[in-house]
Amino acid sequence: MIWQEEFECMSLDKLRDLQQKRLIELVKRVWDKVPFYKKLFNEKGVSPADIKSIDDIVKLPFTVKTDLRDNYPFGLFTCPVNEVNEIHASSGTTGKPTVVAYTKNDIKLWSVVMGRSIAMAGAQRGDIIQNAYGYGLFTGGLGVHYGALELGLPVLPMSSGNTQKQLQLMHDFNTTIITCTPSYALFMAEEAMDRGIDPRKSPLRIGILGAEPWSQQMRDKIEELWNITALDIYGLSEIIGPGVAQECPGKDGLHVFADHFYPEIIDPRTGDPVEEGEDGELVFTTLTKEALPLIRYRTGDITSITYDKCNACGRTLPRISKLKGRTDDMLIVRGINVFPSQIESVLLDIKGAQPHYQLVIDRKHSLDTLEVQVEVNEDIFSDEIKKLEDLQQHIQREIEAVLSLKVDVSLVEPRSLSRSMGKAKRVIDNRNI
Ligand code: DLL
Repeated sequence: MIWQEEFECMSLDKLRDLQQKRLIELVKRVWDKVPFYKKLFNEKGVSPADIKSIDDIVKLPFTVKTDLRDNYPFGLFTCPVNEVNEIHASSGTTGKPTVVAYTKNDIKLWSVVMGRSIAMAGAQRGDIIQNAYGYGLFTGGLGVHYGALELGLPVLPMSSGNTQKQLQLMHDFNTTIITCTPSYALFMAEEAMDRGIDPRKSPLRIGILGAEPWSQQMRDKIEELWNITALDIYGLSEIIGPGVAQECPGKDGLHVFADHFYPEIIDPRTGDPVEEGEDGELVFTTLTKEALPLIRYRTGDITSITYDKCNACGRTLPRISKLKGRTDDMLIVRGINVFPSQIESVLLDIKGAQPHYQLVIDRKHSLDTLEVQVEVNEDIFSDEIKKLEDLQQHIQREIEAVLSLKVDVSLVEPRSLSRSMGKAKRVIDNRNI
């Protein structure tokens, strides 16, 4: 179902006109209301008068996560804190949390874009949504919740965790749509099987999965285990939360709600735009958000973009490819760029290996080492040593071929690596650099 056809299927010319109008207003607004922006624009030598068309956006400065931290907690708001409606915060690994805020209109906008996402994934009247994203300061839980309310679909505010209850209510209430991280979807399937429940027989038909990178192979696995269509949802708190981009059942990229969030792809080293279809860092300008608009915000996420109309659903909204990883979780091991997702793809193609893995990086005698710990399934684990050795070497060869890097593969017992109910943590970097 195309829920807001007028916006989701508008011609690219019309979309540009709308983006242009919104950008010009936005630039004036932040200049007037947020001292940080006036200073930043002045440093770059631009003012609202320079922004006459959407193409002028490249004249504007970028913003980054540290700008939010430096102005902690409310310095980037366009209004006093008592005029906002809701505040979220993400706990970063270092320093202060990143604070984001919503006015009443922003909550409406969030509800609408999330409504579009859920509809795009194929939700229909009669569906029941089991929302297993975390409720709280994380934007996943409430974002999906608002979208369900906007569409008028019943939602179970489960939050993440409590897997036994998730499985029980899924069965008893006949929930048809699950929303959670892909790693939690996988974990729930394992738990079901442990309890003698066949996840394929569950009433679920759609998964709206995101908040972390996941490979095509991981999708295949989740779809097979649950017998569902698993679709990718992307977003980040700074821009709005979930509901920035969503896959349709055509699974050929995520449609960006570009009438509200203007996307650019840049070369992360130079900041220059890259060609359509080329990988680079995703940058967003929030065209309509009130409390905390962001100009040319560097997400750190790596993807490419296409402006071709989607053959599967007919939407004209630009599409980004499945996210590749982040500029900052790209590992550099002995000078070679490594994305955890590359290793995940290899593992999922090998019979016996599980998509549960952890990367441990160390530095021994000034040389980086990369250990890949991989879980194997029960059958393999209780097999003869020779078979285990063969599998270990097979995995090692495959990973080395993909990365062009020497790695050490260790096979570990089923269920020995820690599981996450939210975002999975795949990398342990013991180098002190
Ligand atoms: O993760 C919002 C969200 C909630 C998205 C639920 C989808 C579903 P943050 O906690 O601010 O917000 O984390 C944002 O997570 O910059 C990406 O690096 C990563 N991320 C989010 N969705 C995807 C995805 C939420 N589908 C950061 N694929 C982003 C890959 C994703 N990475």
